[in-house]
Amino acid sequence: QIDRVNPVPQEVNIKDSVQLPSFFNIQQLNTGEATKNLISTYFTKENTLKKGLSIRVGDVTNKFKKRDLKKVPNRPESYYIKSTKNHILVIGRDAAGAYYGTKTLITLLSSSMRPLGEIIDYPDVSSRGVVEGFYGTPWTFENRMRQIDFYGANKLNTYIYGPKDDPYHSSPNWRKPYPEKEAEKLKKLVSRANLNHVDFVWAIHPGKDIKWDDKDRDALLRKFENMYDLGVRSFAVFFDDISGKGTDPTQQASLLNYLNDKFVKEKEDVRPLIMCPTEYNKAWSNPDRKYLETLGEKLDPSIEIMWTGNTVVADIDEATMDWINAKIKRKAFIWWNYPVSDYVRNHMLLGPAYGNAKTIAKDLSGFTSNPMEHAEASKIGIYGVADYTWNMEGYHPEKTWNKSLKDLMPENYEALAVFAKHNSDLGENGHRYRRKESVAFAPEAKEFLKSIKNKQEITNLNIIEAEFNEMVNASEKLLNSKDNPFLLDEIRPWVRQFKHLGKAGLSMLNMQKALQTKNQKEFEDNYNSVLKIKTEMFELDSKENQNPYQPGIKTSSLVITPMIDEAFTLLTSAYNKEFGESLKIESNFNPHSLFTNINKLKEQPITFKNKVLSLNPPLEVITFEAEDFLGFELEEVKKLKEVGYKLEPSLDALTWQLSKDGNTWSTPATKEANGHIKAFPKEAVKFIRIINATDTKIETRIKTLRIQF
Ligand code: LTM
Repeated sequence: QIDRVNPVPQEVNIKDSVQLPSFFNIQQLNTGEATKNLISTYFTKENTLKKGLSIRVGDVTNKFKKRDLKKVPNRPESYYIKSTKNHILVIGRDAAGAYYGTKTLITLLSSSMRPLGEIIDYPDVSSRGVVEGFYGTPWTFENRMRQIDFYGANKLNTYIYGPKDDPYHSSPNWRKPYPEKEAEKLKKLVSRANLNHVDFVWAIHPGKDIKWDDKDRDALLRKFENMYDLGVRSFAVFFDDISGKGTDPTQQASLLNYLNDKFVKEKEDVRPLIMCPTEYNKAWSNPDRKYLETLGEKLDPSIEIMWTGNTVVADIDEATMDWINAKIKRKAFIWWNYPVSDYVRNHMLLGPAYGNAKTIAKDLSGFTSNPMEHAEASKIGIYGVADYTWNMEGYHPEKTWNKSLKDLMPENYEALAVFAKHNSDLGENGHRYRRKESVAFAPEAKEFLKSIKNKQEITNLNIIEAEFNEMVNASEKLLNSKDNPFLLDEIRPWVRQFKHLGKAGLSMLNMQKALQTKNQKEFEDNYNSVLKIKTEMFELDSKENQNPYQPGIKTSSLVITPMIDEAFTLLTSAYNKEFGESLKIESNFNPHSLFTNINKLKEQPITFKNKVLSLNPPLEVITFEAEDFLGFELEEVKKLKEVGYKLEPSLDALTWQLSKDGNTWSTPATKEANGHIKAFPKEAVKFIRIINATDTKIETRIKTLRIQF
């Protein structure tokens, strides 16, 4: 059972085990409501009796033997468990420690045998958890209740509430109190968090339209008071992804210091403030502006400052921590942008949580993960973060990943593992952040393609076939599983797509076999079957998950999809050549490219679908300095039907330009329709762009940039 404890305890000394008794005699000393509640989930009327095995749960202020008390680490949230033949002790350093010790004990007792020995345990990082800070559909109340229980179960102690698309968190409504119904739900979330020893941190995002005057300062204070009345005792102020006046570090620091003096200190039961700066990653920090240094100097030292790393989406290492800590004169509070998928919404990120250094615990004040809008599916990554932040040295991403799958889907975890190992990478994205995918299969896929290309015997055909069969079988299992309906509801379209892909793979293999045996009918039947499956996949991609950013359902996009596409092309060409046929070789290839001089956008993906070429809109504010441009370079000079862009706030500050050769540009007449600035070029062109033709910089969000052929 010790292997099932998550996070992995720091020190385990178990020598033996004995049969689990039928009855326990549990005595809880003054360790609070949360532990009492936790105890009642395992110790019921049915298994408690005066004569049962004695268990005492308490903290270091209770009466325990000196030699036992000495074993409790002198650090917050730590605990000590001693399990002997005749009794069990759980001693926490504090209420949280007693709670976590009880949690570990209950996991240990969930088996027919009971271990004998000792556990000494404590977390490496003091604030561990999740920042619900993504763009897109915020989690539902039910999602959040389940999340908070999950945090308690995995010893995470922090949930920062900051969904970008909650209007009462951000502009325009941050000044207003929540409507009654919403407020009631938040109140329930706070109580649930208290029962799980989770800090419910309510964050506000006022920077888009804040005025640095007394009126807005009082509005913010009033909002904090409202939230305090709902039970909130931890607060954060986010200044990320804004432009204009709100980005001033002196004003930000002065506002936060004011809140610290007039609210946090006066209330006495409110925990230290957390802030997310505007320059929240190294790539975006402007050394001339001295933004971070200003915060470092002016912000009260008790206020935590969040940091995403060297870039927006980055893994954290020692150099990152050294750089930022020196600037802000405190230990940064990490906002890890994983497994968030708001910039790759057509992907599921279900792989292990890896990449952060194991030596940085001493350098940070907190570590939170920004998840996907799919709450249940995010638990795979969050489970890893729980283990990493508790016991960094002992963290093994793959091992913990396996445990997380068993925890999420105890019955069908093997099927989930097949699906998850092939659905972990993000695909091409503007942040250039990638994850490993299909790790064990990748060399087999490479070998297989090499053999086809070189017309050699394929030696690993059985392995490839077994993998595709496994994909189909695992998908069927998952689609019929009753194991975790919440998870299945989120991943279902991706599982259906994955099943299609497995089947496409099997038909592609049949094409290969038919080519070997020179069976033309068999080849063409399977060729048509691949095309039919591809059409079904296209339909799923065009119907499900139709968000305006990265619509659709992509699966296994790093290894398996490209492998099947390439093999299909190679086999069809070989067949055409050998039999003098002209079967069409389908290709999803986009021959056009992005055309920009803006560094932040150089890797921004574009999509070409149904004769529309569009930019996958970035979520962040983009600065167009004078002469900065963004557009497309077409494969060749082409006639266009329409071009259009939309900015937020709605602006026509950028100018459309067209060119045949990239040297001589013309400016077409434009029309405005629902905030879209459209043009209808009369002449065929190769380059199309929007440009800042003024001499002042323009800061804006790009909602759409598209051309229609
Ligand atoms: O990362 C931060 C501090 N802010 C935003 C997040 O809201 C968003 O979820 C991530 C990922 O797209 N990027 C951000 O810039």
